[in-house]
Amino acid sequence: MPSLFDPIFIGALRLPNRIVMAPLTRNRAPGAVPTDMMATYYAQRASAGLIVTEGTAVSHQGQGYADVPGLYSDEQLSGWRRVTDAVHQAGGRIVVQLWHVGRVSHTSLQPGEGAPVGPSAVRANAKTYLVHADGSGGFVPTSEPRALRVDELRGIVGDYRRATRGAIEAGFDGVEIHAANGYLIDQFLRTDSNLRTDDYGGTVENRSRLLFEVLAAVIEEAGSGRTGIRISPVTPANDAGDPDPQPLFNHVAHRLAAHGLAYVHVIEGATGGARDFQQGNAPFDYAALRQAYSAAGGKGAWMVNNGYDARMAEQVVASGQADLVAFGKLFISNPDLVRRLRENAGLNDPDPTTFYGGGAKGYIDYPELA
Ligand code: 8OZ
Repeated sequence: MPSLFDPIFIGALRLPNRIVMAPLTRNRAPGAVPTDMMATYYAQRASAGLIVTEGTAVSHQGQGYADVPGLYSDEQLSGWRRVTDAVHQAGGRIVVQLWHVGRVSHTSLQPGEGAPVGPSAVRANAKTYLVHADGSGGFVPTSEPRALRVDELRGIVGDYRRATRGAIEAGFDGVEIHAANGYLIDQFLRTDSNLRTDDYGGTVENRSRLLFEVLAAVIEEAGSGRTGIRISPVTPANDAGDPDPQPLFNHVAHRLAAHGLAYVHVIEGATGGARDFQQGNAPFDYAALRQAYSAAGGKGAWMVNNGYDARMAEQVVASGQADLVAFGKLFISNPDLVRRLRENAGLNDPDPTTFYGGGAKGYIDYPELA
Protein backbone atom coordinates (compact mmCIF):
# COMPACT_ATOMS: atom_id res chain seq x y z
CA MET A 1 0.00 0.00 0.00
CA PRO A 2 1.48 3.37 -0.97
CA SER A 3 1.99 5.87 1.84
CA LEU A 4 2.04 9.67 1.84
CA PHE A 5 5.72 9.40 2.69
CA ASP A 6 6.77 7.21 -0.25
CA PRO A 7 8.62 8.79 -3.17
CA ILE A 8 6.89 8.97 -6.54
CA PHE A 9 7.86 9.79 -10.11
CA ILE A 10 5.49 12.24 -11.81
CA GLY A 11 6.35 13.09 -15.40
CA ALA A 12 9.94 14.32 -15.45
CA LEU A 13 10.07 14.86 -11.67
CA ARG A 14 10.93 12.62 -8.74
CA LEU A 15 9.20 13.65 -5.52
CA PRO A 16 10.49 12.37 -2.16
CA ASN A 17 6.94 12.22 -0.76
CA ARG A 18 3.34 12.74 -1.88
CA ILE A 19 2.59 15.85 0.15
CA VAL A 20 2.17 18.95 -2.03
CA MET A 21 2.09 22.60 -1.01
CA ALA A 22 -1.05 23.95 -2.70
CA PRO A 23 -1.00 27.26 -4.58
CA LEU A 24 -1.77 30.06 -2.10
CA THR A 25 -2.35 33.73 -2.90
CA ARG A 26 -0.43 35.84 -0.34
CA ASN A 27 -0.27 39.33 -1.94
CA ARG A 28 3.30 40.06 -0.89
CA ALA A 29 4.84 40.95 -4.26
CA PRO A 30 4.66 44.75 -4.56
CA GLY A 31 4.55 45.79 -8.21
CA ALA A 32 4.10 42.09 -9.12
CA VAL A 33 7.81 41.43 -8.49
CA PRO A 34 8.77 38.45 -6.27
CA THR A 35 10.80 39.47 -3.22
CA ASP A 36 13.57 37.89 -1.18
CA MET A 37 11.02 37.34 1.60
CA MET A 38 9.12 35.13 -0.82
CA ALA A 39 12.32 33.16 -1.44
CA THR A 40 12.61 32.61 2.33
CA TYR A 41 8.94 31.58 2.58
CA TYR A 42 9.15 28.99 -0.18
CA ALA A 43 12.56 27.67 0.92
CA GLN A 44 11.17 27.12 4.43
CA ARG A 45 8.62 24.74 2.82
CA ALA A 46 11.10 22.85 0.60
CA SER A 47 10.48 19.51 2.33
CA ALA A 48 7.13 19.32 0.51
CA GLY A 49 7.17 16.65 -2.18
CA LEU A 50 6.31 19.50 -4.53
CA ILE A 51 5.61 23.21 -4.10
CA VAL A 52 3.06 24.86 -6.37
CA THR A 53 3.51 28.62 -6.21
CA GLU A 54 0.75 31.12 -5.70
CA GLY A 55 -1.12 32.07 -8.86
CA THR A 56 1.25 34.10 -11.06
CA ALA A 57 -0.08 36.34 -13.81
CA VAL A 58 0.97 35.51 -17.37
CA SER A 59 0.37 39.13 -18.40
CA HIS A 60 -0.58 42.50 -16.95
CA GLN A 61 -4.12 41.85 -18.23
CA GLY A 62 -4.10 38.58 -16.27
CA GLN A 63 -3.69 40.45 -12.95
CA GLY A 64 -6.71 40.55 -10.69
CA TYR A 65 -5.40 41.40 -7.24
CA ALA A 66 -2.95 43.82 -5.73
CA ASP A 67 0.58 42.60 -5.13
CA VAL A 68 0.31 39.19 -6.74
CA PRO A 69 3.40 38.24 -8.74
CA GLY A 70 3.79 38.08 -12.51
CA LEU A 71 5.87 36.21 -15.07
CA TYR A 72 5.98 38.77 -17.85
CA SER A 73 8.87 41.15 -17.08
CA ASP A 74 12.61 40.63 -16.68
CA GLU A 75 12.44 42.01 -13.16
CA GLN A 76 9.76 39.47 -12.22
CA LEU A 77 11.78 36.64 -13.74
CA SER A 78 14.93 37.66 -11.81
CA GLY A 79 12.86 37.74 -8.62
CA TRP A 80 11.59 34.24 -9.36
CA ARG A 81 15.14 33.05 -10.11
CA ARG A 82 16.06 33.91 -6.51
CA VAL A 83 13.03 31.93 -5.30
CA THR A 84 13.79 28.81 -7.37
CA ASP A 85 17.48 28.94 -6.35
CA ALA A 86 16.56 29.14 -2.67
CA VAL A 87 14.11 26.24 -2.95
CA HIS A 88 16.58 24.08 -4.86
CA GLN A 89 19.36 24.86 -2.39
CA ALA A 90 17.03 23.72 0.38
CA GLY A 91 16.46 20.44 -1.51
CA GLY A 92 12.98 21.20 -2.88
CA ARG A 93 11.07 21.19 -6.16
CA ILE A 94 8.84 24.06 -7.31
CA VAL A 95 6.42 24.62 -10.17
CA VAL A 96 4.76 27.94 -10.92
CA GLN A 97 1.02 28.35 -11.29
CA LEU A 98 0.13 30.15 -14.54
CA TRP A 99 -2.78 32.50 -13.96
CA HIS A 100 -5.06 34.73 -15.99
CA VAL A 101 -7.95 36.01 -13.87
CA GLY A 102 -10.17 37.01 -16.81
CA ARG A 103 -13.19 38.94 -15.52
CA VAL A 104 -12.15 38.67 -11.85
CA SER A 105 -10.29 41.96 -11.84
CA HIS A 106 -10.66 45.66 -11.35
CA THR A 107 -10.06 48.49 -13.79
CA SER A 108 -7.39 49.94 -11.47
CA LEU A 109 -5.30 46.77 -11.99
CA GLN A 110 -5.68 46.62 -15.78
CA PRO A 111 -3.45 48.09 -18.51
CA GLY A 112 -4.64 51.64 -19.18
CA GLU A 113 -7.28 51.16 -16.46
CA GLY A 114 -9.39 49.35 -19.07
CA ALA A 115 -12.18 46.87 -18.44
CA PRO A 116 -11.18 43.34 -17.41
CA VAL A 117 -11.74 40.73 -20.10
CA GLY A 118 -13.75 37.52 -20.21
CA PRO A 119 -15.58 35.18 -22.54
CA SER A 120 -18.66 37.43 -22.37
CA ALA A 121 -19.63 40.79 -20.90
CA VAL A 122 -21.06 39.22 -17.76
CA ARG A 123 -19.88 40.64 -14.47
CA ALA A 124 -18.82 38.18 -11.78
CA ASN A 125 -20.58 38.54 -8.48
CA ALA A 126 -17.20 38.38 -6.78
CA LYS A 127 -14.64 40.50 -5.00
CA THR A 128 -11.05 41.33 -5.64
CA TYR A 129 -8.39 42.70 -3.33
CA LEU A 130 -6.87 46.14 -3.79
CA VAL A 131 -4.26 48.11 -1.90
CA HIS A 132 -5.28 51.74 -1.47
CA ALA A 133 -3.06 54.81 -1.75
CA ASP A 134 -2.61 54.95 2.05
CA GLY A 135 -1.27 51.37 2.05
CA SER A 136 -4.37 49.77 3.56
CA GLY A 137 -5.92 46.82 1.72
CA GLY A 138 -9.46 45.68 1.18
CA PHE A 139 -11.89 43.65 -0.91
CA VAL A 140 -13.95 45.45 -3.59
CA PRO A 141 -16.44 44.19 -6.22
CA THR A 142 -14.96 43.17 -9.58
CA SER A 143 -15.46 45.53 -12.55
CA GLU A 144 -17.76 45.00 -15.54
CA PRO A 145 -15.81 42.92 -18.12
CA ARG A 146 -15.80 43.11 -21.91
CA ALA A 147 -15.92 40.07 -24.20
CA LEU A 148 -12.65 38.97 -25.78
CA ARG A 149 -12.30 38.89 -29.58
CA VAL A 150 -10.94 35.73 -31.19
CA ASP A 151 -7.72 37.49 -32.29
CA GLU A 152 -7.18 38.48 -28.65
CA LEU A 153 -7.51 34.84 -27.59
CA ARG A 154 -4.57 34.01 -29.83
CA GLY A 155 -2.64 36.73 -28.00
CA ILE A 156 -3.55 35.25 -24.63
CA VAL A 157 -2.35 31.81 -25.71
CA GLY A 158 0.88 33.59 -26.71
CA ASP A 159 1.08 35.13 -23.23
CA TYR A 160 0.88 31.67 -21.63
CA ARG A 161 3.61 30.48 -24.01
CA ARG A 162 5.94 33.39 -23.19
CA ALA A 163 5.29 33.05 -19.46
CA THR A 164 6.08 29.33 -19.61
CA ARG A 165 9.34 29.99 -21.45
CA GLY A 166 10.20 32.59 -18.81
CA ALA A 167 9.33 30.17 -16.02
CA ILE A 168 11.70 27.52 -17.32
CA GLU A 169 14.44 30.15 -17.78
CA ALA A 170 13.82 31.29 -14.20
CA GLY A 171 14.58 27.78 -12.95
CA PHE A 172 11.14 26.34 -12.24
CA ASP A 173 10.83 22.55 -12.37
CA GLY A 174 7.57 22.90 -14.25
CA VAL A 175 4.29 24.77 -14.49
CA GLU A 176 0.68 24.29 -13.40
CA ILE A 177 -2.09 25.73 -15.57
CA HIS A 178 -4.71 27.37 -13.33
CA ALA A 179 -7.98 26.23 -14.91
CA ALA A 180 -9.93 26.43 -11.64
CA ASN A 181 -11.75 28.77 -9.28
CA GLY A 182 -13.68 30.88 -11.75
CA TYR A 183 -10.70 32.47 -13.52
CA LEU A 184 -10.31 32.92 -17.28
CA ILE A 185 -10.05 29.29 -18.43
CA ASP A 186 -12.82 28.23 -16.03
CA GLN A 187 -14.97 31.17 -17.21
CA PHE A 188 -14.78 29.75 -20.72
CA LEU A 189 -15.64 26.24 -19.51
CA ARG A 190 -18.88 27.19 -17.75
CA THR A 191 -22.17 28.30 -19.24
CA ASP A 192 -22.96 30.93 -16.57
CA SER A 193 -19.98 33.02 -17.71
CA ASN A 194 -19.65 31.88 -21.34
CA LEU A 195 -22.51 33.06 -23.56
CA ARG A 196 -20.46 32.99 -26.78
CA THR A 197 -21.90 31.74 -30.05
CA ASP A 198 -18.55 31.35 -31.87
CA ASP A 199 -16.04 28.46 -31.75
CA TYR A 200 -15.36 29.19 -28.07
CA GLY A 201 -18.93 28.88 -26.76
CA GLY A 202 -21.89 26.53 -26.80
CA THR A 203 -20.79 22.90 -26.85
CA VAL A 204 -18.53 21.40 -24.22
CA GLU A 205 -15.89 21.02 -26.91
CA ASN A 206 -16.06 24.71 -27.82
CA ARG A 207 -16.01 25.85 -24.19
CA SER A 208 -12.86 23.83 -23.55
CA ARG A 209 -11.13 25.07 -26.72
CA LEU A 210 -9.16 27.81 -24.96
CA LEU A 211 -7.98 25.36 -22.29
CA PHE A 212 -6.57 22.96 -24.88
CA GLU A 213 -5.00 25.74 -26.95
CA VAL A 214 -3.25 27.02 -23.82
CA LEU A 215 -2.24 23.50 -22.85
CA ALA A 216 -0.68 22.80 -26.27
CA ALA A 217 1.35 26.03 -26.15
CA VAL A 218 2.51 25.44 -22.57
CA ILE A 219 3.55 21.86 -23.31
CA GLU A 220 5.58 23.02 -26.33
CA GLU A 221 7.61 25.21 -23.98
CA ALA A 222 7.79 23.18 -20.74
CA GLY A 223 7.36 19.61 -21.99
CA SER A 224 4.37 17.51 -20.95
CA GLY A 225 6.29 15.85 -18.11
CA ARG A 226 6.74 19.27 -16.50
CA THR A 227 3.15 20.40 -16.97
CA GLY A 228 0.21 19.98 -14.59
CA ILE A 229 -3.29 21.42 -14.55
CA ARG A 230 -5.69 22.43 -11.77
CA ILE A 231 -9.45 22.12 -12.12
CA SER A 232 -12.36 22.64 -9.70
CA PRO A 233 -15.44 20.93 -11.20
CA VAL A 234 -18.09 22.28 -8.82
CA THR A 235 -16.56 25.25 -7.06
CA PRO A 236 -18.70 28.39 -6.79
CA ALA A 237 -15.53 30.48 -6.28
CA ASN A 238 -15.65 33.81 -8.08
CA ASP A 239 -19.21 33.15 -9.22
CA ALA A 240 -18.23 30.08 -11.25
CA GLY A 241 -21.37 28.22 -12.25
CA ASP A 242 -22.55 25.50 -14.56
CA PRO A 243 -25.72 23.42 -14.15
CA ASP A 244 -24.13 20.28 -15.59
CA PRO A 245 -20.48 19.96 -14.50
CA GLN A 246 -20.08 16.18 -14.78
CA PRO A 247 -20.20 15.80 -18.59
CA LEU A 248 -18.16 19.01 -18.95
CA PHE A 249 -15.32 17.88 -16.71
CA ASN A 250 -15.46 14.25 -17.85
CA HIS A 251 -14.90 15.59 -21.37
CA VAL A 252 -11.97 17.69 -20.14
CA ALA A 253 -10.45 14.73 -18.24
CA HIS A 254 -10.90 12.43 -21.23
CA ARG A 255 -9.10 14.86 -23.52
CA LEU A 256 -6.34 15.65 -21.00
CA ALA A 257 -5.37 11.97 -21.12
CA ALA A 258 -3.66 12.28 -24.49
CA HIS A 259 -1.25 14.98 -23.30
CA GLY A 260 1.14 13.02 -21.06
CA LEU A 261 0.84 15.46 -18.16
CA ALA A 262 2.85 15.21 -14.94
CA TYR A 263 -0.35 15.57 -12.92
CA VAL A 264 -4.00 16.53 -12.78
CA HIS A 265 -4.91 18.57 -9.68
CA VAL A 266 -8.55 18.45 -8.59
CA ILE A 267 -10.20 20.71 -6.02
CA GLU A 268 -13.01 18.62 -4.56
CA GLY A 269 -16.06 20.70 -3.59
CA ALA A 270 -16.12 24.43 -2.87
CA THR A 271 -12.57 25.83 -2.79
CA GLY A 272 -11.59 26.22 0.86
CA GLY A 273 -15.11 25.16 1.86
CA ALA A 274 -17.58 22.28 1.82
CA ARG A 275 -16.22 19.13 0.21
CA ASP A 276 -19.74 17.97 -0.71
CA PHE A 277 -20.71 21.23 -2.43
CA GLN A 278 -22.92 20.47 -5.40
CA GLN A 279 -23.72 22.21 -8.71
CA GLY A 280 -26.57 20.77 -10.77
CA ASN A 281 -28.87 17.97 -9.72
CA ALA A 282 -26.46 15.28 -8.58
CA PRO A 283 -23.39 15.06 -6.36
CA PHE A 284 -20.21 15.24 -8.45
CA ASP A 285 -18.64 11.82 -9.01
CA TYR A 286 -14.86 12.29 -8.69
CA ALA A 287 -14.18 8.58 -9.23
CA ALA A 288 -15.97 8.86 -12.58
CA LEU A 289 -13.81 11.88 -13.42
CA ARG A 290 -10.64 9.93 -12.76
CA GLN A 291 -12.07 6.95 -14.63
CA ALA A 292 -12.70 9.20 -17.68
CA TYR A 293 -9.01 10.18 -17.51
CA SER A 294 -7.52 6.71 -17.03
CA ALA A 295 -9.89 4.94 -19.42
CA ALA A 296 -8.61 7.31 -22.12
CA GLY A 297 -5.02 6.30 -21.28
CA GLY A 298 -4.18 9.15 -18.87
CA LYS A 299 -1.05 8.28 -16.86
CA GLY A 300 -0.44 11.52 -14.95
CA ALA A 301 -0.47 11.56 -11.16
CA TRP A 302 -3.87 12.33 -9.61
CA MET A 303 -3.57 15.16 -7.08
CA VAL A 304 -6.46 15.94 -4.74
CA ASN A 305 -7.07 18.98 -2.58
CA ASN A 306 -9.52 20.63 -0.23
CA GLY A 307 -9.82 20.20 3.49
CA TYR A 308 -7.71 17.06 3.84
CA ASP A 309 -6.37 16.21 7.28
CA ALA A 310 -3.62 13.68 7.96
CA ARG A 311 -5.95 10.71 8.30
CA MET A 312 -7.96 11.48 5.15
CA ALA A 313 -4.75 12.08 3.19
CA GLU A 314 -3.16 8.80 4.27
CA GLN A 315 -6.35 6.94 3.47
CA VAL A 316 -6.84 8.44 0.00
CA VAL A 317 -3.25 7.60 -0.99
CA ALA A 318 -3.27 4.13 0.61
CA SER A 319 -6.50 3.22 -1.21
CA GLY A 320 -5.04 4.36 -4.53
CA GLN A 321 -7.82 6.92 -5.05
CA ALA A 322 -5.15 9.62 -5.36
CA ASP A 323 -1.37 9.76 -5.81
CA LEU A 324 -0.75 13.17 -4.25
CA VAL A 325 -2.51 15.37 -1.69
CA ALA A 326 -2.16 19.16 -1.70
CA PHE A 327 -2.45 21.07 1.57
CA GLY A 328 -3.09 24.82 1.65
CA LYS A 329 -3.74 26.45 5.00
CA LEU A 330 -1.73 23.82 6.89
CA PHE A 331 1.33 24.71 4.79
CA ILE A 332 0.86 28.39 5.58
CA SER A 333 1.19 27.71 9.31
CA ASN A 334 3.51 24.67 9.25
CA PRO A 335 6.63 25.09 7.12
CA ASP A 336 7.73 21.62 8.25
CA LEU A 337 4.33 20.04 7.58
CA VAL A 338 5.84 16.86 6.11
CA ARG A 339 7.83 16.15 9.26
CA ARG A 340 4.88 17.00 11.51
CA LEU A 341 2.60 14.61 9.62
CA ARG A 342 5.23 11.86 9.63
CA GLU A 343 5.84 12.24 13.37
CA ASN A 344 2.19 12.77 14.21
CA ALA A 345 3.22 16.03 15.86
CA GLY A 346 0.91 18.91 16.70
CA LEU A 347 0.14 21.56 14.09
CA ASN A 348 0.29 25.36 14.29
CA ASP A 349 -3.06 27.01 13.52
CA PRO A 350 -3.07 29.43 10.56
CA ASP A 351 -3.94 33.07 11.23
CA PRO A 352 -6.44 34.18 8.54
CA THR A 353 -5.83 37.88 9.28
CA THR A 354 -2.35 37.57 7.72
CA PHE A 355 -3.27 35.43 4.67
CA TYR A 356 -3.49 38.32 2.19
CA GLY A 357 -0.97 41.14 2.20
CA GLY A 358 1.32 42.37 4.96
CA GLY A 359 4.90 41.43 5.70
CA ALA A 360 6.85 38.80 7.61
CA LYS A 361 4.18 38.30 10.27
CA GLY A 362 2.08 35.24 9.49
CA TYR A 363 4.33 34.57 6.50
CA ILE A 364 7.86 33.52 7.44
CA ASP A 365 7.54 33.42 11.24
CA TYR A 366 5.57 30.20 11.85
CA PRO A 367 7.74 27.99 14.07
CA GLU A 368 9.22 24.65 13.04
CA LEU A 369 9.51 21.73 15.44
CA ALA A 370 12.59 21.90 17.62
C1 8OZ B 1 -7.61 33.62 -2.65
C2 8OZ B 1 -7.51 34.99 -2.86
C3 8OZ B 1 -7.18 35.47 -4.09
C4 8OZ B 1 -6.96 34.61 -5.13
C5 8OZ B 1 -7.65 31.10 -6.26
C6 8OZ B 1 -5.81 32.48 -6.88
O1 8OZ B 1 -8.71 30.98 -5.65
C7 8OZ B 1 -6.81 32.29 -6.05
C8 8OZ B 1 -7.06 33.23 -4.94
C9 8OZ B 1 -7.39 32.76 -3.69
O2 8OZ B 1 -7.30 30.26 -7.06
